Amino acid sequence: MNKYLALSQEVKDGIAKGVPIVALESTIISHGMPYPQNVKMAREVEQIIRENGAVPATIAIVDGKIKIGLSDDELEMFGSSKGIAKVSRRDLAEIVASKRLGATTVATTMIAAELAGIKFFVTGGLGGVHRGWEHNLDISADLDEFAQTNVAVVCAGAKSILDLPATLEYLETKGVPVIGYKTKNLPAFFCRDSGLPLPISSDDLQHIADTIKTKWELGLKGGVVVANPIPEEYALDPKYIDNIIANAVQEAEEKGVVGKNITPFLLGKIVEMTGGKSLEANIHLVKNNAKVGAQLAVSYFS
Ligand code: PSU
Ligand code: MN
Repeated sequence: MNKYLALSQEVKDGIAKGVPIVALESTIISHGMPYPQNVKMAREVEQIIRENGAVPATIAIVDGKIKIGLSDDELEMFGSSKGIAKVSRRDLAEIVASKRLGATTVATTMIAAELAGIKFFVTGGLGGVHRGWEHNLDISADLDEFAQTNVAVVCAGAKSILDLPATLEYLETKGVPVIGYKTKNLPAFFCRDSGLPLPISSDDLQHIADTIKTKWELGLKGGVVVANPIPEEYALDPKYIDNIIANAVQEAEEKGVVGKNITPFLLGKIVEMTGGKSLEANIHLVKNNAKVGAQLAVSYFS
């Protein structure tokens, strides 16, 4: 085991018993949702993973270690504290070396999961190619992580705060399979359908598990995106949310928000502008991903 990893007792016991482990990120807690809903979400998502036959491992950086499995107090701390660093690939070594608190993004959660031998990871949405990439060159490090790190990520697609067609093109260039679960099109986070067709779609988790296994057995390095749409009853109206997203993007531009701050800024604005409706949708889609992600991990190992 890598000397920078620290596994929780629950994760150690799970590994010893051969129960599949499902990783969870901490940036969604520290920078993606307001307190206290973020902590409640994190606890409920862990519980859903347990109920579906896997062991949850929320990942974050504490005191010079990458923790694989947070305690209840740590979940509370990551949800309620201000000033926790958002840690992507570029930031990881420095935050660990300086023993600061760090919340892991999709990219760093994948890195940590691979170091710990975990193959499945559940979250809400991926980072992607930002709108205006032609000028700002803002492409989330999440996407290149999928090109090199062997972890399958269950998510609800990506938000239309991003340039979704460009995001799919980028993933294709990097050779990353994007598999729609019970959908032929890429889900757009709050909405079930972005209108962008996916080359791979399946209604069968065992088939998706077999595809992932075959990819890695062929020596094809890198991750897999499993795109799982938000349940119908919680989906937001596309016109309504797209209008709000456009306003949030415009406000970010006017305020000159750039770099790692842009995604948290937009997420916060959208919660504010929807009066919390987007938060409710966000929580429901993560829970749905937790159920599917745990079932997929169980299928993979059965
Ligand atoms: N999208 C969401 N919620 C989130 C994030 C993205 O709907 O919390 C977070 C994830 O941690 C993701 C990160 O990895 O934002 C991407 O940030 P950036 O665009 O700066 O790479
Ligand atoms: Mn960026």
